[in-house]
Amino acid sequence: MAILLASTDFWEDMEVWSSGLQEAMPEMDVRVYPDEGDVNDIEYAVVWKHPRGILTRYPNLKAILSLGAGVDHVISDPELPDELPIVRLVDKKLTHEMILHSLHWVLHFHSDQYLYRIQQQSREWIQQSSVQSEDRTIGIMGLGNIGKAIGDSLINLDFKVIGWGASPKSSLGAIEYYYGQEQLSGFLSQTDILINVLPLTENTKDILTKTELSYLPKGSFIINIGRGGIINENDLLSILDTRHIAAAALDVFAEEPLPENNSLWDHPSVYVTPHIAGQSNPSSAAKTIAENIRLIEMGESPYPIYSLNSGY
Ligand code: OXD
Repeated sequence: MAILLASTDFWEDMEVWSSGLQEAMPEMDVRVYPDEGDVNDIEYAVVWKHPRGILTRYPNLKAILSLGAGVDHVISDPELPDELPIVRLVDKKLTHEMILHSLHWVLHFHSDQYLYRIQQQSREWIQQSSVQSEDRTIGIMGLGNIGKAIGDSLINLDFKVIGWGASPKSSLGAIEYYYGQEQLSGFLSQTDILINVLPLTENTKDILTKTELSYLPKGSFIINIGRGGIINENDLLSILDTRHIAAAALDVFAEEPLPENNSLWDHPSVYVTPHIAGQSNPSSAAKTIAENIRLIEMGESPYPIYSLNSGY
């Protein structure tokens, strides 16, 4: 039995991943594409932006497992083998990183750090009046494992947290939940700091255009750690120019790496980070992936499986 690791992203250190997986699954032979050996041996493919079309080469493949939380990099392959389970990665270290990244920007905006930086450049000593955290509403789009964990951390810091998702949900504790297109404007109009954690699907692509962005209150902020294609970047740039939105911290973009000539790079109200909000941690993620492979071997369902219906 063999596992194939495949990625086109050079920063994904395949050596580290391969030894992490080998340690978590000594019973398996871990191979790194293109050194696949006999294609008949490959039963599991563990991928991050794998070369398009390669997954149809393995007649005994049982499942495709993502090295990241999202699976858009898998399902965008036009030549995927039919009917194989695609397993997302829910890993507590990755979730923890996303929480820390979100907290960093929420606190940066909440405590006016972005303004103090500008003031310092012109040697201005102006004390902005502080807002209590309970008077600041954080709106989270995408209340899956990661979104809910971010929301809970913010509630612990006394922020008011509301959430939005495509369909009804229960058990969200203190997070007031809105869902569906009809409730999107109501959700956005109460949101002082928007955190997007939505995955990219046919339904979420460009879900935030100029119209939706203008429902956010004047002076609000955006933190995007979901996917770039969800917020229309040209509309975001034009609404930032009007100062209706005070600033945006963007970790994900419609095209990555962000092209050098993209105006987001030098917009004074935009903070760019290179898709680092939740980097998968090889030692903990390899264990999670190994547990899922063992579940499949025992005839049980891995968690969480990508659903074609919901698109994530
Ligand atoms: C992921 C990501 O999907 O880093 O894990 O975007």
